[in-house]
Amino acid sequence: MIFNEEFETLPREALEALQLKRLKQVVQRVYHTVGFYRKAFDDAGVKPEDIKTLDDLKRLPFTTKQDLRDNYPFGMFSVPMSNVVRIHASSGTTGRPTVVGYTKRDIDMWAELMARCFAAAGLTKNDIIHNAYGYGLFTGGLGAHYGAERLGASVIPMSGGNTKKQIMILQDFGPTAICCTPSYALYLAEVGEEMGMDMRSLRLRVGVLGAEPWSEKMRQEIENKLDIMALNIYGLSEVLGPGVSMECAEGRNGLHVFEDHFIVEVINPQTGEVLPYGEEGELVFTTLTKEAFPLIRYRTRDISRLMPETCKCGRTFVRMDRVSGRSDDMLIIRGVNVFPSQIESVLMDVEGLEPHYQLIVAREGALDTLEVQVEVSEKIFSDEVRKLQDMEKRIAKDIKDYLGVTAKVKLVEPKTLKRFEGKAQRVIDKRNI
Ligand code: DLL
Repeated sequence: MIFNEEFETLPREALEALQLKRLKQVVQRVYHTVGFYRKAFDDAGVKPEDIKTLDDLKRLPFTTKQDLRDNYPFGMFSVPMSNVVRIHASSGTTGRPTVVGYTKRDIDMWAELMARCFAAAGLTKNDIIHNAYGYGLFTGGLGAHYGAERLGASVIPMSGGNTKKQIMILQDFGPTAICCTPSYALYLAEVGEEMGMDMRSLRLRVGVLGAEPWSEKMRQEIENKLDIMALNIYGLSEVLGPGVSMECAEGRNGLHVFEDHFIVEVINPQTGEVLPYGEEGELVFTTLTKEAFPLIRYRTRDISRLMPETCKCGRTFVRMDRVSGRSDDMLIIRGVNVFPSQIESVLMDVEGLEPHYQLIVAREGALDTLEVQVEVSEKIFSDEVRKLQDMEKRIAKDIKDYLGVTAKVKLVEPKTLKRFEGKAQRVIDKRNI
């Protein structure tokens, strides 16, 4: 289903004309209202008037997370605080959070984009949406909440945590859709089973899952365990929150970027060069309509590629491939680049492993070491030690063969690794301690 037929199916030419008009406006506005942009544009020798075509976007400098930190907390806002009606923040792994602000119109636009996401997942006002994204500074909870209301669905504002209660509500209120991280969806399935429930017999039929990278295999696990269709939703606080792009139920292959509100580029993270459609690199977003916190060419660190092929759902917006990882949580193990998601893919292909794993990176002398801890099923864990050791060796060999990195694999008892209510933290890097 398409929530906003007029904009979501705009012919490319009309869409690009709209983007250019909006781009010119936002560039003018940030130049005249945000000291940071005025200086950055002046340093790069570009004036707002130089933006005459969409291609001219390339001439503008990038904005980075560091720039946002340097202007902490409100230095990048483009409107007076009296026009800001909401503040969110993203907790980075290090240092201060990144602070973002919204005007009334921004909140309105965000609600519409989230409503578009739910509609793309096949949801309507007749659905009951169980929202287990965290409410608070995190954008997931309130972002999804306003979108569900805009759609007209009934929203259950669960937030994260309190897993047993969540399961009771899933059973008693009979929601038809759930919003949470993919890792939490799996955890809910696991706890439900422990409580003796048949999690496949719930009324749930759709999952709108995101906020962390996940693999196709993990999608299958979730769909199997909960008997739902699991769809991928992407976003980041700086650019909006959830609702920057969304998979559609018809295509289920790549996430449509809401291009009437954002321009997306993919760049080579080393050189900054803009890459053609299809090539993998770092996603860069420019917001076209945000008022309080517009962003020009924001480097996300997320790795993906753009897929321009038309989609059977009828949307004309370009799709981005599932994010395979972040250029900054890319692990470099003895010179080999690996993303946790690639290791996840190898693990998920092995019969008898559970989708719970942890990567521990350390340094022995001058050498990096990688230990992969992964849970096995009850049945396998009760096998002889010899068999477990053989299996560990086999997985280590697969990792070496597919990814070229040497890892020590440790099979651990079911349910011993940490579980997460929000974003899973798969990597423990002991090298900097
Ligand atoms: O995670 C917003 C969000 C909430 C998205 C709920 C989807 C659902 P931040 O906390 O600022 O915002 O984290 C943004 O999370 O740069 C990606 O690295 C990662 N991320 C978000 N969605 C996905 C996804 C929210 N579907 C960062 N696949 C982003 C992979 C994702 N990574």
